Amino acid sequence: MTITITAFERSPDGGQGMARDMRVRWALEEVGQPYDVRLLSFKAMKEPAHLALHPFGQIPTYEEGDLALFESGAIVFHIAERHAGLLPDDPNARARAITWMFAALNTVESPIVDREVAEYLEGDETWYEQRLPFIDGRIRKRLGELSGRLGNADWLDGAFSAADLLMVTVLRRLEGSAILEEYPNLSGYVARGKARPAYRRAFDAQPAVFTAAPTG
Ligand code: GTB
Repeated sequence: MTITITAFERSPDGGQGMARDMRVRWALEEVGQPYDVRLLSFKAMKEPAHLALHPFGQIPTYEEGDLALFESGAIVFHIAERHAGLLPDDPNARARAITWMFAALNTVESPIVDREVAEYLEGDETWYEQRLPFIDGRIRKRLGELSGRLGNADWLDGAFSAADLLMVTVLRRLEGSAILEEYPNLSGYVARGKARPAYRRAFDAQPAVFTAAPTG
């Protein structure tokens, strides 16, 4: 059955793979599933046809036969459950990997998203410069804890899993801030993830690099 995902028609990041379709593409590449991509304008994302798939009018979505999913974490989890290669077979190791998937999205991504939102929406406000150190402090706390746990390991818990896939895409969102480089083992971890052939294929499969600002 054909898998179709949605992505930005014109990505604000200029093709750097920062939007959340990238984690879905990467998961599909890891498990060797071909997929189609439906590109959406910002206007189309808010129209009834897309809202029927995604209640919040966002990307990514995932369609396969009569199944339609939204939320990148749920989509990656679905892919990992249906196909070998992204979750361990051992039940306890599998439960730990799923725990790390939640940790990536709930605990580590949250302060990183706060930083992005502050930059985009409050960057011109008088309080922004004062607020940023507090947000960065919360990020550093999480990164310090994560760095301590990862130590010298290649991946979070044994072999590469969907947890690493999500965590790497979350940490990538700090690229350009210089914060990640304060934690060499985390920088190395992200580099290892990005060096995986499936990551490269997913990145390269993104549509043409968009340089223009989003329209409509
Ligand atoms: N929790 C949802 C999930 O994980 O799927 C969040 C989905 C989400 O935030 N989607 C964003 C979206 O559709 C795209 S990824 N935004 C449009 C809207 O809400 O109207 C967030 C994103 C967008 C762009 C960049 N970038 O250009 O760097 C990075 C991240």
